[in-house]
Amino acid sequence: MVVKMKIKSVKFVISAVTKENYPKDNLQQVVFSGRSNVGKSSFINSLLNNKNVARVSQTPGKTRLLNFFLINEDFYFVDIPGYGYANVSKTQIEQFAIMIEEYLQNPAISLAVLLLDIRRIPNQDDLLMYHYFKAMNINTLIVLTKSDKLSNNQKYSQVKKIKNQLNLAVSDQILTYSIKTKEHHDEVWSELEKAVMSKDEE
Ligand SMILES: Nc1nc2c(ncn2[C@@H]2O[C@H](COP(=O)(O)OP(=O)(O)OP(=O)(O)O)[C@@H](O)[C@H]2O)c(=O)[nH]1
Ligand SMILES: [Mg+2]
Repeated sequence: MVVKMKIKSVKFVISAVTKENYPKDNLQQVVFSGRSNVGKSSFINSLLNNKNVARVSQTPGKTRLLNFFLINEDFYFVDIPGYGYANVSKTQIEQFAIMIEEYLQNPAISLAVLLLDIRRIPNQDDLLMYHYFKAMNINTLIVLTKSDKLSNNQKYSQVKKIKNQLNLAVSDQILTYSIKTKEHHDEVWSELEKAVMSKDEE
């Protein structure tokens, strides 16, 4: 079933570091994660048809924080910092890990969206992120970005390789995406909506 999600409102709520800063309303949260330059801002914009989200997330100082956006007054998108930058100090990596580990214990998270570049085999950082989600029992939707860069044959073969490398759990979905063709736009929304709805009913 494909559900057409209507975006009525998008509000930037807060940039958080520790749990004291998270919103306290218990609304469901969908977390977006991926390597730097994977296309995370483009993807979130494409889902929301809203430029403001990416602008906030790229404001200097906010890019290293957890950014909470309230969608339709009903659930949150949480944009977490991109990983895998070159020239990042050990201290910064440790701070990132502490922040993410604390955040992923938040019971309001109903789905993690992990973005991977369809042209690349997931590396150690990607695997670590995926394993964080699995260790915390968080359902994950894998989105393979920039799919317009490959032919259909290449896409098929990359999806297979990426699935193998991740050792994808049966409960986890994988979808290709492109901001140019918007392929699977409705399917992505269907997964997000299913996640925030099913948790509401528990
Ligand atoms: N062809 C193509 N290019 C894309 C697509 N998605 C993103 N890009 C390009 O990839 C580059 C990085 O995109 P961003 O959305 O800024 O990536 P990001 O993950 O938010 O990057 P950082 O916030 O800097 O870590 C930009 O030049 C985008 O235009 C896509 O689906 N197709
Ligand atoms: Mg970005």
